[in-house]
Amino acid sequence: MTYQGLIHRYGQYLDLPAHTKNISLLEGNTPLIPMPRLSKEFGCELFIKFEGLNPTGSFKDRGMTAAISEAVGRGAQTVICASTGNTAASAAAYAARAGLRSIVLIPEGKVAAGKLAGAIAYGAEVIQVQGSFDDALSLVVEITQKTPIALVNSINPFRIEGQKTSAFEICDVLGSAPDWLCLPVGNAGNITSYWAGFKQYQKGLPRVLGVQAAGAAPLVLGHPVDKPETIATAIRIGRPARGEQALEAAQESNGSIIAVSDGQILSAQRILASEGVWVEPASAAGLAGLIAESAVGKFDAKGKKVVVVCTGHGMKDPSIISESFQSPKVISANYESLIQVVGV
Ligand code: AN7
Repeated sequence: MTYQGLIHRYGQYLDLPAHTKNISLLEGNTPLIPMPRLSKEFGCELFIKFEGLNPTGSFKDRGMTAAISEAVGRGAQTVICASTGNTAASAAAYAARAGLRSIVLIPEGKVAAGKLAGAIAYGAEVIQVQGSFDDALSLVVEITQKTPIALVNSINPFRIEGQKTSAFEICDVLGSAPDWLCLPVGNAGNITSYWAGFKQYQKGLPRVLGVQAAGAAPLVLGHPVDKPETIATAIRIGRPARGEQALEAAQESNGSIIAVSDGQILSAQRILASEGVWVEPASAAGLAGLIAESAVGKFDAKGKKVVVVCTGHGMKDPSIISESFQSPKVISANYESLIQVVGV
């Protein structure tokens, strides 16, 4: 049978109420891409779980199919979220699919172009907040407590249910859980979901390396960050809603949560692109963390299976390219100019 989306594929493992009405864009079923060069470098079997290939270009679609399906089934008319961008685009798309009104709050001027464009294209009412993601999140929590508007941030438990499916897919492809799972951590919904998913699926447990950006690393510092800053705007979050659960996942799995610099993130983004996988900056944090831990001898990957989760597509954040990669050359339209730059 052709693929019919995550609730159809894994619904039996998801704790969703009976009223749930399946709204799907055939999300999930993303590739686990072997990375031969990186594998050789680290002496392990390294795979990228490329979540940028979901319908709206990020992993958020896994949780959103569940959250919107539940909201529709219970009769919600309007959904709302705060977002650094990807949740907004995903909520907008699934709300559009379901015929719901969607409202998204984003930190003013701090959302990558491809995400903002998506949210607008799918018809969300986009509201820019003069503050951080954390400020926007407190506002949507308040409005959903006082009105019938449904909240679709990862505080919503059905988001976590949906996002567990990536752990299931990894186990189904590899035959068991990997030895290591490396992923970026922002609001900490995803690390919470993976850990819950691996525990539930009973195909073994990975050690989990969660990676924050140094300028937005509350879980590494041990306290909230009032003014988070990082080039990886997706994870520019100072008060993660599921911070406790993220720390638990790291601890229970004998893993850790670390911070990497923006420079390390951009370098990891270039390394991934050089092996054919272009991801947005936040999505490169997992690999950046692996490289940083290896360099100080804390990441023993020899002979192990390692999955690095790349949460969003490079096309989400095109502006970063001019800062981090080489700009195209310009030539006059004649053969001499061409052969000169080609240099053969
Ligand atoms: C590409 O869209 O929080 O730790 O509002 O877009 O589950 O928050 C995005 C987060 C990693 C961090 N990679 O995941 C939002 C938002 C990408 C992301 C994360 C995000 P969580």
